[in-house]
Amino acid sequence: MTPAEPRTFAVPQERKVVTALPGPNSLALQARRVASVSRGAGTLANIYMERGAGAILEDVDGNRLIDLGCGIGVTTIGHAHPAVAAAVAEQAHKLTHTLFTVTPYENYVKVAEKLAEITPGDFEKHSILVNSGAEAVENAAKIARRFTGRRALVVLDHAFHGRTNMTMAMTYRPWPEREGMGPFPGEIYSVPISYPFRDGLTGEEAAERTIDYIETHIGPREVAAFFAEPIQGDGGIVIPAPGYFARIAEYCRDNGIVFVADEIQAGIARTGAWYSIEHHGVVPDLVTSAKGIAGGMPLAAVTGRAEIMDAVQPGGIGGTFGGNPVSTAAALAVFDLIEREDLIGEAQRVERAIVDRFGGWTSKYDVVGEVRGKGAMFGVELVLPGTRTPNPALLKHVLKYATEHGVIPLDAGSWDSVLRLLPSVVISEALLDDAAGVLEEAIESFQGVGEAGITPTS
Ligand code: PLZ
Repeated sequence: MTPAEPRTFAVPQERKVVTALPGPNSLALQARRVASVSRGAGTLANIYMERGAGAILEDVDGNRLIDLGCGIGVTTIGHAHPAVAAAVAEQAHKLTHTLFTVTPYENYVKVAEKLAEITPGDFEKHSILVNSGAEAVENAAKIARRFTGRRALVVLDHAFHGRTNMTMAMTYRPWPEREGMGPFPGEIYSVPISYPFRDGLTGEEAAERTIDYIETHIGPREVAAFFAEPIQGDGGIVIPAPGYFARIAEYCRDNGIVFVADEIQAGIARTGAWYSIEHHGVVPDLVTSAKGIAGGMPLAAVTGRAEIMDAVQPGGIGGTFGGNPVSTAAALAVFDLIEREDLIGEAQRVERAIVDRFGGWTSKYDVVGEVRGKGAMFGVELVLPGTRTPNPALLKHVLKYATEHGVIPLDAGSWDSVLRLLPSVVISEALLDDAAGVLEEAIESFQGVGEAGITPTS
């Protein structure tokens, strides 16, 4: 059911550029920021935001920008949603903290009940709630190790799992995510993925390659868990070929390996399903959720088979702020909105609009190798003309041009060459059309010949 009345937004849903971008107030803030914030927290564009609604962000100079990134997939339901704001305000006046593992409260239980309902699989499921995606992945690893009594963690090439020491080691790219920040924990193995655009393999062939790697480098009886983003986010919207995950999940089952779907970026309605693993027809043992789950409030979760989740002794997992009353109130508002306003259907609408508007780019531009995605999660693979060689110089240019013209897309990919689109599922066709026009101007205005990144091998 879509809303009975057209949605109204506190900020008009239009792109409006009234100053150079970044504008004077942003530049003034940037000067203060350089003097006070670590440069390690690098930014895509130094445009300082003041407010947001739906798919529009308004900056401190009064410019309105089309947000195609949602702060990397977080504000799926739209910016500063009034229902979330009301739930947060109400809860903040009642109770902000007890620490669930000292004295519990109902919101935490309600979120766990809802997660058991919406995650794939028709069996008893239990959850823990934490603060961030990385914390969820790291807890999933701890739980899987405790359950299996095994040590090895398998991750896929091009994966992003977080920035804590363990999850940094589970993340593919050395630069800029890892360089100089080790040592890293052992027993983490990156294995070849299925990346149809680059390897041309069927799902079954790619799965056999992955399995062979595990057999010859690690040994299946050593493996506690296999971690997979069913649709990779930071890795470049890589969608393994049909059949890949079905075979991997079967292999995991046969070998007592816990199959973990990291749904932190692709989960919670973003891809036109509650969870993106549904597109692969696979039921994972554990699922991690974060980002879009609480409309911008920090919350993450691990949900999965009760016997796995309960393998840890009481007191073995926890944390001060995990599942705090306010973030869980926000999550309950988000779940309610997704159902009441059929935001899963809205994500499917966005998919149709993106395919319609961007799908022809592969024939229109010889620098566009592929446009792929699901729901409101798409990637545009930028290449050197007529090849499959990544074109990071073009991506850099497109991002600069777009942000200077009031559109905020994201970058992605191990070779920094995938233009990533993660708009809100409430974005209108008109805004998508306007944004696509700006991105086309960006591609067409590229003067460089394009520098190849490292030549991909898989
Ligand atoms: N797993 C699949 O996408 C976060 C990172 C932003 P946190 N991806 C965006 C940045 O620059 O650090 C992510 C993800 C997947 C885990 C994580 C980690 O989630 O909430 O950022 O810790």
